[in-house]
Parts: sequence; structure tokens; C-alpha cells
Amino acid sequence: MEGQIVKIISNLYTVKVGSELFECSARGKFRELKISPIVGDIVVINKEEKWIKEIKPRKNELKRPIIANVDMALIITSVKKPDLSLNLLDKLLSNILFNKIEPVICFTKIDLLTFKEKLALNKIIAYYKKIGIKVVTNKELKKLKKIMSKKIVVLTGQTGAGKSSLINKLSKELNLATNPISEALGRGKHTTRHVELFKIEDFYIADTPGFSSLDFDNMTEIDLKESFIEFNDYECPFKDCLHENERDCAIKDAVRNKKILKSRYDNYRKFLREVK
Ligand SMILES: Nc1nc2c(ncn2[C@@H]2O[C@H](COP(=O)(O)OP(=O)(O)OP(=O)(O)O)[C@@H](O)[C@H]2O)c(=O)[nH]1
Ligand SMILES: [Mg+2]
Ligand SMILES: [Zn+2]
Repeated sequence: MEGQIVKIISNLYTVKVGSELFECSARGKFRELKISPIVGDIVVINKEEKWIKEIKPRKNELKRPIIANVDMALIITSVKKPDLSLNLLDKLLSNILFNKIEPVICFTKIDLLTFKEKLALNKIIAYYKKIGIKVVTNKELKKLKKIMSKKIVVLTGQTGAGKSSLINKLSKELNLATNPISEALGRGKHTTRHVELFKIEDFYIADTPGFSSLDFDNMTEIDLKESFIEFNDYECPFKDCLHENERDCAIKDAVRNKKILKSRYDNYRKFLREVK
């Protein structure tokens, strides 16, 4: 029987076959093959003995959060408590694009901003939209449902950003644990501790534990450069220009002329050092 892993806690794998759930173990052979089943995996199970026998080839795979076969990643980005981090947002964007998954930015906690702060945020929103990325807020539930229709979507973002809260708003039945960040940080723990895939209406959505830092795994400088998708609209005299200290760089010009958001370029330079 073929199904999809929707939850993993310790060594217990919950596999959904049709509308039925089976709690399975994984065979030792996966350890030998140096592959572990992850949430989102399509697997073949032995119904009687409750074993995962086989993992089907993955369409794609994210390392953080760890999940396979997703169509879309919603980057849950809080604008206050925790404060807006364009650094983390750009890092997630690069990572998701590198993994050939469609990113969507979802801003949360806009209600905590002053009028002036909202105006500043609108400029940022306009920029990301201009470069071709979908941007929504966690208040736009109808729009979100339309964007996610028929897709497998993973939520990603900082701890306390409002991932579980959003799922609760999208579904009347689920009642996931959420926590004010002061309390969450005080306890020194993340509220959500495991990846779990839920079906809501006509889409699947995965809640994941938040994080506060992220690295670039196996991305090269070229991968990083290409993941800053708006850079591809410009042509530098040197084909392999990394837009650092090269002369006549079209990207640096575009930043100077305010065609490229300064924070995007600054983050790119920081990430380049990290990748190197
Ligand atoms: N003011 C305001 N608070 C929000 C909003 N969205 C979520 N929150 C609050 O933010 C806190 C953290 O939300 P969670 O949903 O637990 O955050 P999370 O991203 O799931 O956190 P982890 O599970 O630790 O990764 C909770 O107290 C929520 O009520 C929002 O749009 N506005
Ligand atoms: Mg959570
Ligand atoms: Zn350049």
C-alpha cells in the first residue's frame, strides 16, 4: 500500500493512506542506504506488520524545515515580536528558490505596527511583488486559500512568527498549540516541536518548528547569485561577476539608482561571505 508520511515523532511514522492513518516503523535498511524517511515522503507500507518498505523518489526536499515533495513554501514573516528580519526573509527565499519550490511571503502581526511603520512595510511589499514573488498577510485567508488550492504547502519562519496560529485560522477543526513569544522565549523552547502535515479543504499544509538561524548547506556562490532572481535582469561586463568589488557592475549601479532594494544587496553580500 502506498501512502504519505504526515508526521514523525521519535521512531513512529504516521502514514496516511487515503483517509486512513497507520502508525509505522521504518526498516533498518534505510539506515544502511543512508536515507531517512521524512514528512511528505510517499512510501510503500506493509499494512499487517506496519513497516515502511520503500521510499519513492522525492520531487524535492528541504533541509530546514525537513520535508519532502512540497509545491509551495509560505515564509511566515513577523513584522513585530519578533521584529521584521529581512535578513532571515532573504535567506529563506534563496534557500526555497534554490530547492525549486515556489516561495510566498506571508507577513504577520501587521496590527502591531504604527501608521508610519506600515508605510515603510508597504514599500518593502511592493518591491518583493515587483520582482515576481507573491506577498500576502495572515489576514487574507481567502486569498491564501486560493493560492494554496490543491497544493502541498510548508510553513516556515522564525519561532513565534505565527505559523501555528495561521493554521488554526485556516481550519475550524485543528487547535494547535501557540504561545506568546515572551513566554516561548522564557521557556527557551519552541512551541511546535515536530513537522506535521494537515489536510485543510483542498490543500495540505505543514506546521513546522520555528528557528532563529539558518545556513546555506550546499549552495555555491553561483547558486546564491541565481537565487537573487531580480539580479538576472541585469548584465554585468564580466559574465562571472559576483557583484562584489568588480568594476562596472550592473547590480551595484542598480542599487545606487534604487532599482534594487539596498537591503537585498546588503544581504546578498553577507550571504556570499557565508557561502564562501
Ligand atoms: N498581534 C498579533 N499576534 C499574532 C498574530 N499571529 C500570531 N500572533 C501571536 O503570536 C504568538 C506566536 O504564535 P505561534 O503561532 O505560536 O508562532 P509559531 O510560528 O507557531 O511559533 P513556533 O511553534 O515556536 O515556531 C501567539 O501568541 C499568537 O497569538 C498576528 O497577526 N497579530
Ligand atoms: Mg508553532
Ligand atoms: Zn556585477
